[in-house]
Amino acid sequence: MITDAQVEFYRENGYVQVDNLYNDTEVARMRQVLAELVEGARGLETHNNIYDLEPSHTPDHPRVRRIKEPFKAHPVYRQMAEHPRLIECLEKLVSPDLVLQGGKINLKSAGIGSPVEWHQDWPFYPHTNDDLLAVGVMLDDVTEENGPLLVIPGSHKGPVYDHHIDGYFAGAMAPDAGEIDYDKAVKITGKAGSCSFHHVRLVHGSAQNMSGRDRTLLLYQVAAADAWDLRGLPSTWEEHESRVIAGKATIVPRLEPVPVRLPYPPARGQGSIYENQMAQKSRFFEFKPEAAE
Ligand SMILES: O=C(O)CCC(=O)C(=O)O
Repeated sequence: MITDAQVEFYRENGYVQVDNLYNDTEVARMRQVLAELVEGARGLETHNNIYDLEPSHTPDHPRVRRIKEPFKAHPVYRQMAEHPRLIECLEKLVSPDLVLQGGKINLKSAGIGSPVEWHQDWPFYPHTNDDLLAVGVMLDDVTEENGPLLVIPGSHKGPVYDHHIDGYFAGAMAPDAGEIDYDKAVKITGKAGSCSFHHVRLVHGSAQNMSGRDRTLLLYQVAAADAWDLRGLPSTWEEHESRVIAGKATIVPRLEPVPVRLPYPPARGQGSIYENQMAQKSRFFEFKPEAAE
């Protein structure tokens, strides 16, 4: 499924794409469950532990920006995280022993879907080593127009950048800091069912979706089982083990000399990345919260 050349490309560039990893039936099932989940946001006044809502959401017109930890919301997303074709890729890119560290579905709906400012995932959840990545499962066709994931090739080999604003973690890099040449950004596009894999230290972001077509991206955060979260231990061993999607858990963390910055003190408006990034003074991506219907 994934070739040695693709694995080599990932090591060099910090991202890689595998087309048609999920078939049409699998994509249709994930989309159907998502439609049911979105309908569940009807009547909601504000964000909760499952839903992050677009600024233009109202209880009568649900507009979901993100489903948090979808594998807790419906078993199909856990099943798809353990899909043999996905595991085969992850074993080659990360490790034979794999933990599902987190995940989300970013809906980026047509005409409104919020941008995500440039960031690395690493400062959100630094671990004892950096053998972690995020899988982006395209649940819609992703084009240049509907807010594709943008990545800066090779940036996973660079430093861990400052993601703080006024001394608080904000989950975004200052776009005018001159640290990155954003003209080098690559757009990850593909057919529904295709997947991208991006390293936890890769700089990435995405623009608002001003097109007429949705861009739904299911993201799985996957860690080598010997990468332990520096922010704290899981509440129980059983909870930790329940997140193993291949191989086995270990109580022996692998310590690597990786650069680390902790996400403390936490963002003042604690919430999703979208809420945290609102603290940013200058934005890279234009954002019209009340954009066209
Ligand atoms: O949905 C996107 O385009 C960006 C996803 C992302 O980087 C995130 O949610 O952390």
